[in-house]
Parts: sequence; structure tokens; C-alpha cells
Amino acid sequence: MIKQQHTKTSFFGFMFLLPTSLFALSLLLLLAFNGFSVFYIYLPGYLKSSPEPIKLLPENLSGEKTVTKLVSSVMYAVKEENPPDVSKTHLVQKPNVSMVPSPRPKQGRSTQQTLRTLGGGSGTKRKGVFATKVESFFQNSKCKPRFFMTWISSAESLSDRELLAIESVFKSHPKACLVIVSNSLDSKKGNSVLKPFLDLGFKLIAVHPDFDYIFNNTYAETWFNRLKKGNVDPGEVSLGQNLSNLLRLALLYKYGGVYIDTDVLVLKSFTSLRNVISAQSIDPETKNWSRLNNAVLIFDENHPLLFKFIQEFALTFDGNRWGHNGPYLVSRVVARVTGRPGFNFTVLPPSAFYPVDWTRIQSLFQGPKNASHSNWLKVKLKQIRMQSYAIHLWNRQSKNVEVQQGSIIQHIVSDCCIFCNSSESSFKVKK
Ligand SMILES: *[C@@H]1O[C@H](CO)[C@@H](O)[C@H](O)[C@H]1NC(C)=O
Ligand SMILES: *[C@@H]1O[C@H](CO)[C@@H](O)[C@H](O)[C@H]1NC(C)=O
Ligand SMILES: *[C@@H]1O[C@H](CO)[C@@H](O)[C@H](O)[C@H]1NC(C)=O
Ligand SMILES: *[C@@H]1O[C@H](CO)[C@@H](O)[C@H](O)[C@H]1NC(C)=O
Ligand SMILES: *[C@@H]1O[C@H](CO)[C@@H](O)[C@H](O)[C@H]1NC(C)=O
Ligand SMILES: *[C@@H]1O[C@H](CO)[C@@H](O)[C@H](O)[C@H]1NC(C)=O
Ligand SMILES: *[C@@H]1O[C@H](CO)[C@@H](O)[C@H](O)[C@H]1NC(C)=O
Ligand SMILES: CC(=O)N[C@H]1CO[C@H](CO)[C@@H](O)[C@@H]1O
Repeated sequence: MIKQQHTKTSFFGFMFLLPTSLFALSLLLLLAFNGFSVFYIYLPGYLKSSPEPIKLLPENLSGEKTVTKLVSSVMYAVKEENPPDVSKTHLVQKPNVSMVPSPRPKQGRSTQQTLRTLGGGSGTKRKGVFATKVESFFQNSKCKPRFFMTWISSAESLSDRELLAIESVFKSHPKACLVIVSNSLDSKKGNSVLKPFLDLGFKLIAVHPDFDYIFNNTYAETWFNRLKKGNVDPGEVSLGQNLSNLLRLALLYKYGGVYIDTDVLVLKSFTSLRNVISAQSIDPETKNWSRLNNAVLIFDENHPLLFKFIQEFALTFDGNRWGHNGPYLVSRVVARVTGRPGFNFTVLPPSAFYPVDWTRIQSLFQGPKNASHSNWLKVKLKQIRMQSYAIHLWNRQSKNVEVQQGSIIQHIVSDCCIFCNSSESSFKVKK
């Protein structure tokens, strides 16, 4: 019903733009359509996409009749929480610069400093390098699909965990191209870290970000210029993290492809997924999603939803509120555009990328405690293997947790590793 109304309204809106003769014709057309009680009309160049922006999961997750009805409509309660540890971090380490709001001039300076650390400073000598590198990489590599990661910490802090995430991308997508947007890895040290992958013929590069280029001609540019001038209060939260939230959106908007966080393990091919974002949690009663997450995003270039995300980021940035520019941002925007024509995307159920909630992620690392627990582990593992395309490890909650013998994660690690001898050691299996 709602769908129909929306379409109808838009159709009427459209008609008022027409000359009268056409208007009359359109009315006739509309009447004819009404006869069939169908309002699903394609107007070339206007209603380009389906008037059903949020579809259900398009297919069987690998053969099982699982996730059927999931996200039929949207939960508008996109309430923000306080900074537990839920998150997002991993990508970015807090730059060693205080971002606490302070007198203007000083703040401007520390922003500059941070931007330099992040590789987005005003350095002109790299002008054009990013564009050239990325474009020739894509041209020469004939790849499907394109993956993007960002790494804004030091090369030394890239651990076996992140390497395993990279392995998992190629294990499921041997023909993929992976662009790691990173200041620190676009270096000698970085090359040596990535060499084992190149030696096996996988296609990946690490490249220094050029924010001016990546954000060019988007709302991100406006925001970024204000930030550089010291006119954005970066707030207390790490600027790097927030830039990472924006960077992923702008990269996908520009190039299209898959963005994944470095604490996500890919479990199976994404090639059947297009224009998707996934719920992180659903409301147990209504079954509507209650929160989306931005750790995995798959979108075509210039997708209108990405445009909205970037716009929202620029207009509502608040560096003092946890998650406001990340998971909450995508949740807010999707809630708002749901039901509007012109957006064509799918909200996947949590099982797609977030099969285990951050509050329970540690259970993946536990070995069997007794017979019934052992049984539970088996069922859960089977479920993840069947239903999930990827698994977000919520590094902040799990990075120091030991992997016990017989745990789910131990099996998953061996499913998705390429250099299996070394990866497993990073997950410190307790014998
Ligand atoms: C919506 O997107 C799907 C792929 O996700 C595509 O097959 C379909 O043609 C699109 N529909 C419209 C109306 O653009
Ligand atoms: C799901 O997959 C099974 C086995 O591949 C198939 O028999 C079934 O028809 C599929 N269901 C849907 C809804 O596609
Ligand atoms: C939740 O979904 C139901 C239908 O499943 C819908 O009627 C309801 O409006 C939705 N609630 C919210 C808050 O979106
Ligand atoms: C980080 O900042 C602290 C305090 O400002 C300083 O003591 C420390 O040396 C800095 N570390 C690095 C790596 O710059
Ligand atoms: C931004 O795009 C314009 C064209 O719209 C181009 O002239 C300009 O050089 C671009 N700037 C950067 C930094 O890439
Ligand atoms: C088995 O182990 C689980 C997890 O530690 C525990 O919650 C459960 O109570 C145990 N069950 C029995 C029968 O001991
Ligand atoms: C892991 O395997 C690679 C080759 O697959 C080998 O070069 C390397 O030495 C091995 N590392 C360990 C710790 O066994
Ligand atoms: C406003 C906002 O979302 N700031 C975020 C910047 O990044 C940190 C780390 O993810 C978040 O905690 C903040 O919420």
C-alpha cells in the first residue's frame, strides 16, 4: 500500500511538470493503470529504480531456506548509544594528537598535524599519484570484484589478524582487486608485508590517500575543506576514525565495489550481492532491523544512497558522539529514504556479515565445555558456514581473546586462510 502511494504521488508530481496535452495523456494512462490497479510505472530517467527500495534478501544463502523475511520495513528507532566498545576501531589508531576542543588557532594546527599523519595533508608532491595508481591498477588487472580497505595506523601495527582478513578476501575471490588505502603501507615496509600475496599472483596495492581527489565534487569535499581551515570541530573522537567512515563512502561512490573493515573475514563469494548494506541487529518482536553497520558495504559507483550517506556526513558531523558518523549514520539515512523511489538497494539480515553480535563475539573463541555446549558449537558453526558471507570479528572486543581448541573461530580461520601456518598462530590457539 505504502509503496503504491509513493509511486502515485511521485507520478502526480511528475505530471505537473508536463505541458497540458501531455498531462491529459498521462491522466488517461494513469486511469488505465488504475484499471489494473497497478501503480508500478517506469518513467525513463525519472523513476529509474524500483519503487521498492528495501527488498528482502534476494536469494537463498547457500542453499538453505534461511533468512526469508527479514527486513520488510524499517525500524525508525535509530537511537544512539554511549560509547561502549562496540565498534569500528581497528581500522584506525587514534593519532597521537589531542583532538580535545581547544582554542581555535591551536585546534586548527592540530587538525593539520593529524591530517599530515593520516596522509591527507596539503602535500602537493603526491598530487595525481593516487588517481594514476588506482586507475592503472584497475585497468591492468581486469578484476572482479573491486575491494577496498583502509589502514591508517602504522605498518608495524598491521597484525596477523588483518593479514588474515586480506587472505580471506582472496580465498573467496581469487580474481579480486584489493586497494588498501593507507599512508603507512604505501612504503617499503608495506611492500614486504604484501609481497607474499603478489607472489601468489593476487592483485593488490597499497596506496596513499589523496583526499582532495577522492572527495572531489562531493559533499565530502566541502566538509573536508572546512576541516582543513579549522572550521569543523573535530571533537574528542579520533579524527582518523571519522575520516575512515567518510573515506569508505567516497571510495565506493567514486569507484564502486566492496568496502570491508580489516576485522572482517570473508567466508564466501560476494559476487551475487549488489547494492547491499547489512543489519547488525534486528528487533526481536517486529523483525525489522534496529541498526545497520558500515563494516561491509557493496555498492555501484555513484549510487544515490552513497550520495545521501556522504551528504549526511557533511551536514551532521559530530566528532563528539560515538558512532554518530558511522553505523548510526547509515541507519539514520536508510530509515529516512525507505519508501522513497529512486533508491535501489537491499538490507541484508545480520547473518550476512554480522552473525555474532559484538556482545557475544567472545563465544566464538571458546572451546567445547561439555556435551551440550559442544553440540551448540557445531550447530552454530554450521549455521555460519551456510548463512554468512562474512563475519565481523569486532576486534575491539575480541583482539585479546585466546582461541581455544575446538572453538568456532579455529574452524573459520582454517576455512579462510591462505598462508595457513602463520595465520593460525595469530589466533593463539591454546592447546
Ligand atoms: C535494482 O538493483 C538490482 C541489482 O541489485 C538490479 O538487478 C535491478 O535491475 C535494479 N532495478 C532498477 C529498477 O534499477
Ligand atoms: C533455496 O535453495 C534450495 C536448494 O538450492 C532450492 O531448492 C530452493 O528452491 C531455494 N529457495 C529459494 C526461495 O530460492
Ligand atoms: C516494523 O514492521 C512492521 C511490519 O512487519 C511494520 O508494520 C512496522 O511499521 C515496522 N515498524 C517500524 C518501527 O518501522
Ligand atoms: C604520544 O603522545 C604522548 C603524550 O602527548 C607522548 O608522550 C608520546 O611520546 C607520543 N608518542 C608518539 C609515538 O609520538
Ligand atoms: C576536481 O574535479 C574538477 C572537475 O570537476 C577538476 O578540474 C579538478 O582538477 C579536480 N580536483 C582534484 C583535486 O582532483
Ligand atoms: C555446559 O557448558 C555451558 C557453557 O559453559 C554452560 O552454560 C552449561 O550450563 C553447561 N551445561 C551442563 C549440563 O553442564
Ligand atoms: C608458512 O608457509 C610458508 C609457505 O607456505 C613458508 O614459507 C613459511 O616458512 C611457513 N611459516 C611457518 C611459520 O611455518
Ligand atoms: C561523530 C562521530 O561519529 N565520531 C566518531 C569518530 O570515530 C570514533 C571512532 O569510531 C567514533 O567513536 C566517533 O563516534
